[in-house]
Amino acid sequence: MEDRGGIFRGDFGGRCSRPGGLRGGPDAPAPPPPRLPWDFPALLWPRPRNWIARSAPSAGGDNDRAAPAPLGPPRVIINPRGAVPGVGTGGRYRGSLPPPPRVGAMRRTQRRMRLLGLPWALALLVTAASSGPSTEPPDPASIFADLSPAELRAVRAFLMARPELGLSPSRGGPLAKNSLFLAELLPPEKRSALRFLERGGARPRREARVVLFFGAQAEPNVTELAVGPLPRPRSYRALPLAGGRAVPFWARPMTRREYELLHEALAAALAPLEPLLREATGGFGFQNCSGRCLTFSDVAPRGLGPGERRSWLVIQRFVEGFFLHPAGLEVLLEHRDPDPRRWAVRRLWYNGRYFGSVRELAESHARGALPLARLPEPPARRLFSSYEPRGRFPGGGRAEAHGAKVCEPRGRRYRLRGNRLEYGGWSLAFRLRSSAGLQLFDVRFGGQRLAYELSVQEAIAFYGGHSPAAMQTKYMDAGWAMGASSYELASGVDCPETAAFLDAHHLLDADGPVRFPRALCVFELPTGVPLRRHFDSDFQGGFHFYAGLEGRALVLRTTSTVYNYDYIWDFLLYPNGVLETKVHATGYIHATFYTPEGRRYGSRVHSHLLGNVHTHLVHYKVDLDVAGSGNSFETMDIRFENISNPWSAGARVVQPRLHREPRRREREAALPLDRPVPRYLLFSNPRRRNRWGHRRTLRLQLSSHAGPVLPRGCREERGVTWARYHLAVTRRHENEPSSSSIYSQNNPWDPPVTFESFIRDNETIEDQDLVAWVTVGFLHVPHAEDIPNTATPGNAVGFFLRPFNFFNEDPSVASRAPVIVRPLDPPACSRLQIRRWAPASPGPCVPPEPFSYNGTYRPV
Ligand SMILES: [Cu+2]
Repeated sequence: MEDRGGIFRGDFGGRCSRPGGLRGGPDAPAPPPPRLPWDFPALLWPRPRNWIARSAPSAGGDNDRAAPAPLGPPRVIINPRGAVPGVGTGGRYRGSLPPPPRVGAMRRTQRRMRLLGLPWALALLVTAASSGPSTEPPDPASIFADLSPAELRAVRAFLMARPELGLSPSRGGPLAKNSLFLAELLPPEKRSALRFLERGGARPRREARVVLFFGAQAEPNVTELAVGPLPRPRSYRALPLAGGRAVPFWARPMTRREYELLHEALAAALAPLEPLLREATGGFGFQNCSGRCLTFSDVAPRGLGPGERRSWLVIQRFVEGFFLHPAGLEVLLEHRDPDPRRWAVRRLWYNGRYFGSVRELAESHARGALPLARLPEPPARRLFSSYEPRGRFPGGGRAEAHGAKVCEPRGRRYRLRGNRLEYGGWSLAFRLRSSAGLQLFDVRFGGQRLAYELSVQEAIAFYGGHSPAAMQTKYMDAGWAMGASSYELASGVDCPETAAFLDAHHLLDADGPVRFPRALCVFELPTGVPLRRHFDSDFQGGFHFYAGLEGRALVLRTTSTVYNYDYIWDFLLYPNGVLETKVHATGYIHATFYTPEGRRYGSRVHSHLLGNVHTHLVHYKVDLDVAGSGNSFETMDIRFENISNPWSAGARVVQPRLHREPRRREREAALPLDRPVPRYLLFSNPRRRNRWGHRRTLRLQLSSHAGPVLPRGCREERGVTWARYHLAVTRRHENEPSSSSIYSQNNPWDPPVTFESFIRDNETIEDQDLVAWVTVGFLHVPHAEDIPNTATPGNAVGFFLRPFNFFNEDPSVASRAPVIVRPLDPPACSRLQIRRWAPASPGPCVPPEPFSYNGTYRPV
């Protein structure tokens, strides 16, 4: 059995001993062979669905009992040019961290790349192709709207026409090319946005943020630009990343093209294992595999230190729910060199044993020395990884009838105009970033801004396991295009039938905008519990009055399907000025091949399947503006006091009293994840008070079971330093827009954005423009009931923003929904007065349309 260095085993005492033998820097020697395991494939960018044929079993209707037969062959063309990736030299760039691009370093394309190589600074005007008047959308919220397909096309066309950039199409071709990876809105600066929103200032210049891969450079790198003004861009400028450093090319997110090449390389390299694989998996293979194909999931990070790009790939049988069908083989594939001919398999793991080469494993099998893990034949029906019903509920019941439904008897009570949403006293603007997902702006209640921005920053899941892929998995999902994985929502399942659905458009790893139909939904929801109620008993069998206010919330929802997992992202608006944010986790667990040793890291959930322990953490940014932008932060909890009883001499009173702690500097306001968090987290405006003399305040209330993912300072933990804190409060800076980046996943050791640096200078935060950075999450020990999918009940975390002495009373008193019942003849209570301000009968509701679904997302 492999020695994995003992570093992450039980001798780990909670602190991260520096892994001396492991790769620590650019010039560190290659790790000794036995220590290999550190990557793990998982998933993602072009999720396998993108490049595996849509030749899945025919869908049929709701009642189709078609068997979950093995899925069709991957549509990837294997090895079209006869390359033999498995024998490449590999490692050409190993150990050398590409320096940031400099003007002088780019010989060959000096002129073309001069602008990009400059220190991130000056705006660089390029020629204006054309310019002219544009008709701006009328709603002020549109300054936060995502780029339209036309704008995305304009940005791409402008950049493709810049000869100095030398851009090639994203699809096809070599990896060593210059290409546009991502284009999305670059939100305006807060100052100019507020000047526009509040003081009638000029509409902020509309710009795009673009990510360019410069793979054809002497020093390949990733560069971010601002491009504008939209809708007719005519200039660009470099967008600074932290420290002014360039992102090295090896740290770039994966692309569809790299996955295609990876699949080709893998299939070619594993050809000698075809007999083993077919024997062990019931006839599944990579070669000529119609109907019985193998596929893979990749994990990340892709190495043990900076400069590496080698991924552990979990080989799986390609049946419905293939994430739950590992074949027992994991492969470490080196793919750092842009030339796939230099890629190579560096290591393999099969059924608990490590092998140094494909040949070694194949020969072991040929000699009959290899204990095979023979997988059972996938059943033609009722595959355990499928959603097809099987079995019966004990006790029966009306299983076939539709359950309770949401209805809107009088139509929608919210207003959706473009990207502005209004409901009750609420108003906000929203967008769906391709990188990290939902982002709200200008969140107001009763006309007063509570937050300038509220957005998802990152979602991570760090795993433990016995196989190399499991122990290497530390997913950082912003690096897997979490925000652009917003696939179609099903009416009546993902959102109520009454919901309004909105499309999203992403230009990410594609040669034009792609429309994601029905990516978001908005609906009003009965919460099923009254917002408030009271029965006022007369304690004589009657009552003085009954009053109740039904519970309602407006929900803005989207989902991210990041390969196997599905996140459901919600923002909820309540009529009493409370805002809730919540994420549910569902979808397939990231599972690995079962070995007896694996039980230390999770549950056996099927014959050859281990559900691996992992921690989910999600990071949010809340740019609070509590009754204005100048805010202060304090925590409050109780302390017990033991005092003389003032009304009984000699007796004592033990009771709680308020314990308030003003947090005046950033470090005082960073609340560590490994300690209990004070229960009241209060953001107030020190100069504005409610009628009762209290500072107008918002309370942040966490619904979370978050715990540390790794000991502080330990290797990949450096890529997620935001995860050290339940909450950190910083002074807002325009150059600290996000706590994470799409580059952290493939370079967690030295990422371009390090949240810890936001608070290192320990600025004062009294009466300042503040940002609350909130971490929520939970520990997930998978169990048998995670099959076929993790279920949402119990797997939701988030937080509330609640008014706390912000108003003079509960603002939901303005609601016209209460019911009040008063007896007219107390105490007999035989005649009642029923007061309400809405029609007596709600009226009919659920629309009659049958279920429909499309499921495609296509260029537009
Ligand atoms: Cu989980």
